[in-house]
Amino acid sequence: MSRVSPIPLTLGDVTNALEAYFRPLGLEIYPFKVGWYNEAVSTAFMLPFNDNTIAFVIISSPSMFERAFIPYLKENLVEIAGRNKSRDPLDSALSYHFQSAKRLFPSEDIDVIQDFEILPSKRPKILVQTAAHIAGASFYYQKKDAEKVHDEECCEIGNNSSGRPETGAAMEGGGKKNNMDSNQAEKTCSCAVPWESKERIFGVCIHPKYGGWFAIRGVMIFQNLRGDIQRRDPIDCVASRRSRIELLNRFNRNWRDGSYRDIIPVIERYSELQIKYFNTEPKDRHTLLTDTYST
Ligand code: B12
Repeated sequence: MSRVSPIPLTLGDVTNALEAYFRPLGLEIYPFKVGWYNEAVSTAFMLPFNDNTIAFVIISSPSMFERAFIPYLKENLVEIAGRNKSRDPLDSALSYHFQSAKRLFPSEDIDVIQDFEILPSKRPKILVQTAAHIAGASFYYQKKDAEKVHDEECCEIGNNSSGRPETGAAMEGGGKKNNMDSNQAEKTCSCAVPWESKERIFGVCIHPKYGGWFAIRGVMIFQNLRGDIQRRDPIDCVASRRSRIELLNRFNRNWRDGSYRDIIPVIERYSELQIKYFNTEPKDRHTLLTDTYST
């Protein structure tokens, strides 16, 4: 008797099944091709898969805490209380859901990589911010993005109606004339470098609906899945140079006050309990949870 091979899954099947699993948990999925990610990162961070391999980046919206984490916690409280406290219970809850989602596709080869996973070289296995950007989920603002954009209040170069440097064809077509090309503009802008050139400024992703009130939890890579997906640029919701500098300063210098999260108006924020959870030292989070839920 000949064996019948399973019908290959389509991108549509996979997307629908993942959506149906993750959305009720406050988790959102965004597909991308591995090649898009590998084009952005340096060799040390590249993923060892064909460029056309389909992957999904998964982000948590503010409601994930109540929709996915608290129910997981209530189910597993005894186990969590007695467990080695080196692992954050939130990471465990998300691992549980990633593995459950993986089991929806028993015939697929799927690599799940979570945000906290580290290579033997001590580098992160996946740069989730880059993945979120190239998948169109959230714009990743890096130091170089704040240095490159000029706006009306920035300097003479930015003194045009579009809020962008006037260069090339746009200048020739009309508007305020400025005889500098873009390279010259970058070099001569007196305010082009807001930080010391060697200062390490960490980048941050901002989501158009949740601002900074979200996290990027990991990726699922479907090794044998191919499909036609259109690349979508992330929404540039922190568009002016001034606001990007403000964002990066808040994220790097005052991240504990959480004000970077409100750099744009948002539709939803973390609950008080969630804020308290993240403000608690990781080593004390187990106790916070067991105290809150065992009574
Ligand atoms: C290590 C780490 C830290 C370290 C170092 C920070 C850092 N960014 O390096 C420390 C402990 C300091 C830290 C602290 C915090 N972290 Co942290 N951290 C990470 C972690 C695990 C890895 C980051 C990393 O090592 N990057 C390596 C460097 C080299 O990457 P990179 O600078 O982005 O460079 C790449 C890009 O530039 C790319 N690239 C090049 N050109 C281009 C062009 C484009 C267009 C694009 C898109 C990319 C791209 O190529 C480069 C690599 O070759 C990530 C999770 C993850 N797995 O990604 C969370 C993460 C960055 N942290 C996060 C947060 C929230 C924090 C904290 C606020 C604490 C907290 N957890 O609440 C603080 C605040 C930061 C601060 N002010 O100190 C969030 C940020 C969320 C967001 N909205 O962006 C992340 C993404 C975790 C998550 N799950 O959401 N963190």
